[in-house]
Amino acid sequence: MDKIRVLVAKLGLDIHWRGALSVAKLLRDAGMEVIYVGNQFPEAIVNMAIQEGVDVIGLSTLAGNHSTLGPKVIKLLQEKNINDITVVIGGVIPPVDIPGLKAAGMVEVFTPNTPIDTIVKLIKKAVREKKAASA
Ligand code: B12
Repeated sequence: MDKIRVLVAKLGLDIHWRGALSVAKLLRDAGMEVIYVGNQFPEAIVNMAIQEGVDVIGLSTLAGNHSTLGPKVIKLLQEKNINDITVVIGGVIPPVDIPGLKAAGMVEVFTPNTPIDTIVKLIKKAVREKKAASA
């Protein structure tokens, strides 16, 4: 398989950048191509993901905007008929909100202390499955 390309964005105005940056570096160390775009809103995230031809959008938020801005990214992709980009989200996300995010189409939700091996494994699996489904 070609190198997995991942766009990592801080969702909206969330100021907490440590997790996103460390995950970006760890995914790169795991052999993925990572494009870190800092703080962005859904429209810009989707446009950049299309321009960069990524396999994965990795959203990061610790600011409580996961259930509003997160699903918007998926909705914009759907409106553009883009089915081959996997969207995952990480950060401080209350367990009660996880089923709603998954129902909206978020493939994985990574909360603090998720081991990096698990993140890498689940992203690879999600990309494989998405490619197979949209082939
Ligand atoms: C440091 C910190 C700050 C610093 C941030 C410094 C900086 N620029 O990064 C400062 C003091 C500025 C700050 C400000 C605020 N903070 Co603060 N902060 C924290 C704290 C203590 C640690 C966050 C951190 O750096 N963690 C370390 C990193 C490595 O972990 P992480 O980001 O969670 O990332 C891991 C996973 O979540 C996951 N992950 C994260 N992103 C992604 C993305 C992808 C693609 C993947 C795969 C995985 C992934 O993998 C990472 C590695 O394991 C947390 C408490 C906590 N326990 O989380 C509160 C916390 C996040 N803050 C909180 C709040 C409320 C705020 C403020 C709103 C406070 C205020 N009233 O002003 C503001 C934010 C304003 C804004 N616009 O965003 C709340 C959030 C509550 C919520 N989301 O429900 C927390 C949880 C504190 C609390 N218990 O209430 N904060």
